[in-house]
Formats: sequence, C-alpha cells, structure tokens
Amino acid sequence: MTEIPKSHPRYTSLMTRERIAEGVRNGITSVQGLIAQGRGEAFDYILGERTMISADRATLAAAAALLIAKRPAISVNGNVAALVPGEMVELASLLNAPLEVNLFHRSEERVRRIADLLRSHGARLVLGENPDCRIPGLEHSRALATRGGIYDADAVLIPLEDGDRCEALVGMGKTVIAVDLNPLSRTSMRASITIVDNITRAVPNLTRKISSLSGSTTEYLQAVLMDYSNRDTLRDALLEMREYITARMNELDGAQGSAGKRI
Ligand code: PTJ
Repeated sequence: MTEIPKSHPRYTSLMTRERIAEGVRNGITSVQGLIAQGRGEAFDYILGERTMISADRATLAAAAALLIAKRPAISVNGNVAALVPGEMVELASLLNAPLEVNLFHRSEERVRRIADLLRSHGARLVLGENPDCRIPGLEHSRALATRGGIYDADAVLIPLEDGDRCEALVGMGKTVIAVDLNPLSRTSMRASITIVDNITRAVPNLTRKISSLSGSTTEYLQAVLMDYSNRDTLRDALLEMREYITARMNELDGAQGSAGKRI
C-alpha cells in the first residue's frame, strides 16, 4: 500500500482509494470496482464528503425497516468487502441477519475470498457460495440467490447495487435499502429507502441508529417508516448538493473576486 501521511488534506479519501486498490490486488474487488469507486468519489466530492441531513433521515428509516423485518438480509459485493468488512459483520450480528455475497462480475474464486474475509472478521452466517435459486427477471450473475438469505428476506440492504436487481427485489415485494452516493442512479430511484452517503460513513451510522432504536416499540418503528418518503429524501439530497456547490461558488468568488481575476 502507498504510504499516505495523516497530515495530507485528502487523507481519508486517499486511504479509501488504497483499500479498494488493495481489494483488487487481493482478489476481493473487481477491476471494474475501481471505476465504480471513482464515480462514487466524484459524487462524494460534490456533497461535501459528509453525511447529509437527508442521508441521516434515510438511515433512521432504514434502521426502522431492518428492525421491523422478520428476515433481514445483507448483500455484499467486492467494493463493500474491501471497504467495510468488519462493519458489515458487526451490522449483521446486531440484526442477526445473514451476509450474502452477490457479485455482478462473478467468479467462484472471488465469492470464496470474500466469504472467507467476512468469516475472518467473525461473520456467523455467510451465504452466496452455493446459490440454490434465482431472482426472477434477471439474466446476469446477480440473479443467483440463496434460500434463507436474500431470496426469502423481507428487507434487504444492497450497498453499491445495480438498478436491475434493485428493481427485481422491489418487484418481489421486499423492502429494499440502497446505499449509493449517486442520488440519480436507477438503484437510488427504485429502492424503497436510499441512503445517499459513502458506504464508509453509512454503515457505522446505520449500526449506531439500529442500536439506539433497538428498544423501540413496533408502533414507533412503523410510524418512522410511514413518515418516510424516498422521493422527498432524494430531492432533499439533490438540494443539499446544490447548496454545497453554491457555497463553494461563493468561496471561489471570495478567492478570485466576483468579477474574476484576469492574468
Ligand atoms: O463486486 P461486483 O462484481 O459485484 O461489482 C461491484 C460494482 C460496484 C463494481 C458493480 O456493482 C458496479 O459496477 O456498480 P455500478 O453500477 O458502478 O454502481 C455503483 C454505484 O455505487 C454508483 O452509483 C456509485 O456512485 C456508487 N458508489 C461507488 N462507490 C461508493 C458508492 N456508493 C457509496 N459508497 C461508495 N464508496
């Protein structure tokens, strides 16, 4: 791994990038995962690399949905495994939910490596190595599923997902919770609940919310869900991004003068 000094102004972002690159070197992350990370970084940059108020609201709804669920399940791909393996295991154990490896660029070797990585972080139940059914309507590898995992789940957490499977899972009647830095992606728009945040911030935040809500009544959790609108939340995410860009434009005026310097 490249040595990044802690004093570097972009330390956190560069370290995240290093973890993805390490994931590729270790056969955990696909090469395409580097491109997905780059796209994510671009969105993270224009939302200010912080958890937006709208993302916090989505996280509360996601926590309520996962706590109400009778059979929650969590999907893990190569990027998620490289960035937050321990955090995903902690979340799964809090919910008593299975982790299911589900890959778009599937190879049996990579599935096994990711499953082993999750087990090395203490995961109790990792599925995905022996899929026994398919999500209806999908032709690619993401269709592969496991009974007792995502296939039978009533609520599924799908970080960094593609729109096809998100839509298919919603079509199966599941509550689908996406984590995606792009509020305009098909996944974001089709999911029941979308957390527009970096997975590195979203998962610890979700775990904290679940812990703080765990003593709540079902009535309260249902009220949280009834109050939630994914359309409003995504619109708010876009507005927060616009505000952030406007603030940076004002900063630019301050630095260069509102008329702009001429050389
Ligand atoms: O391991 P595999 O084979 O299953 O492949 C995983 C990737 C992520 C490569 C695959 O699912 C893929 O190509 O995904 P997409 O279609 O590029 O979508 C990824 C979405 O996740 C994009 O909308 C990105 O903006 C978003 N994203 C990327 N990095 C992050 C992110 N969202 C949250 N946190 C991130 N760190």
